[in-house]
Amino acid sequence: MPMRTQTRLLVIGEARYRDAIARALPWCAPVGVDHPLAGIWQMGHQHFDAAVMSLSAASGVLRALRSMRQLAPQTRLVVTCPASDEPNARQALERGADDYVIEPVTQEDLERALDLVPEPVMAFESPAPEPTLEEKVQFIDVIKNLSDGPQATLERMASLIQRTFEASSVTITIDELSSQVGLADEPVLQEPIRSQNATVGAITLGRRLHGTYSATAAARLTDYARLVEAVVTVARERAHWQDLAWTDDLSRLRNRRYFERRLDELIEQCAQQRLYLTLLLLDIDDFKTYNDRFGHETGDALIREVAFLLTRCCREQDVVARYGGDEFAVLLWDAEKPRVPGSRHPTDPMAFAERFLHVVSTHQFRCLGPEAPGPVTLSGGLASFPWDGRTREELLHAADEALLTAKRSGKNRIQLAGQPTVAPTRPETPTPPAAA
Ligand code: GH3
Ligand code: MG
Repeated sequence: MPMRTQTRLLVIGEARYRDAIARALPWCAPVGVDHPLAGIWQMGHQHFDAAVMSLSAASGVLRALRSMRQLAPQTRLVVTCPASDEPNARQALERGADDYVIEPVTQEDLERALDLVPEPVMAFESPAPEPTLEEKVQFIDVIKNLSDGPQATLERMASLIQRTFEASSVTITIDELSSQVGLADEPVLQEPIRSQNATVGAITLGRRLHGTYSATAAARLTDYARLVEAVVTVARERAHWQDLAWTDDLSRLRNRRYFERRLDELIEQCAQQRLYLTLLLLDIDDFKTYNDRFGHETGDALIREVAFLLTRCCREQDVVARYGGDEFAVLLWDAEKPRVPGSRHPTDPMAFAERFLHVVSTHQFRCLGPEAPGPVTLSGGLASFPWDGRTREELLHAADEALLTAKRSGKNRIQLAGQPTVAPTRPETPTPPAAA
């Protein structure tokens, strides 16, 4: 790997091309010839560290490459070409070229392709260069969006690294997470990710899109490995605290704050994609009497058991929350079936709600034991978007009104918003437990 001022360079191409190379490498006094055959002749008569030739500036370069390689196995052969001619440049690699550079050539690309050591020589280590403004802007974007979670953070870091290193692909693994951008090819550069002296993952770069990686790239990648570890750790911590802030301590369901946020998001999504969305509010009938008869702790356990049954009955995509006290809220939505013009209230949520009331009323509650005074029942109010409301407030109000109607008309039933009172889910009205 020669130092740049000592490099013996041969440039093959017409005068304008030779001038362009001389301008890109101002410290160099290359030998110039205008035809590949003249280049072969020169290489047979004197030693060159490297030769640069344009695929378009001189014909016959591809054919000449094999002879040059045989004649001077140690000489670094670099071809240049416009971006549109890149497939030919790849052929040149097969015929003996070491690298190619896209025209118009720059000093940085040429020096990298020629594998030259800049002066003064860094004998011990190559410090990473200062980040560019673009890198800083992209990194700020990563920091601003840490709340999207560790996986999204990792994906943003992979894109940032791909752009910075101009890599064909970047794969990052860290503990159980992994992210890949670009089509994975042969790994060219790899850097372990460490945390507290243990290796927890790696950053792997595919080939550099234009030319080869510079001598400082490895040092830069070490910095990025530290950054990835740091930002993923912070994103994980944030996700943990966020999860706690959105979880109800008693039932381990999502809490009201989370529910209302998701309701806003789903209203927007369902409006855009014309999807079904139904809000179900449920309230345990005569819950106070369980507290009074069995004590507050048993009341807590009853809430937990109802929450467990509710989660078990819902699909993964449904949003289930403890809305407060003995009240639960569920968002049922259909990710696939768009509403069609003139469609009516969906019937599935009503069937689901009634099925759930049946599950609870036939369940043997462990917390109540053999002294259970009778079936535990709930009442519910159902409101569907967009028929009963187009905003969070309107939908919650409609479902709440329906719940009130269900309570007033005998409990243990589901009431559809804006509909006449329906018959009870169970024919007989359950006897609430008598207060102690
Ligand atoms: P209704 O059929 O009309 O709903 O009657 P209810 O007795 O269930 O009355 P309501 O829903 O208005 O009362 C809920 C009660 O739940 C009031 C409160 O004392 C009790 N409660 C609220 N939060 C908790 C809790 O976290 N644990 C326990 N054990 N009780 C709670
Ligand atoms: Mg109640």
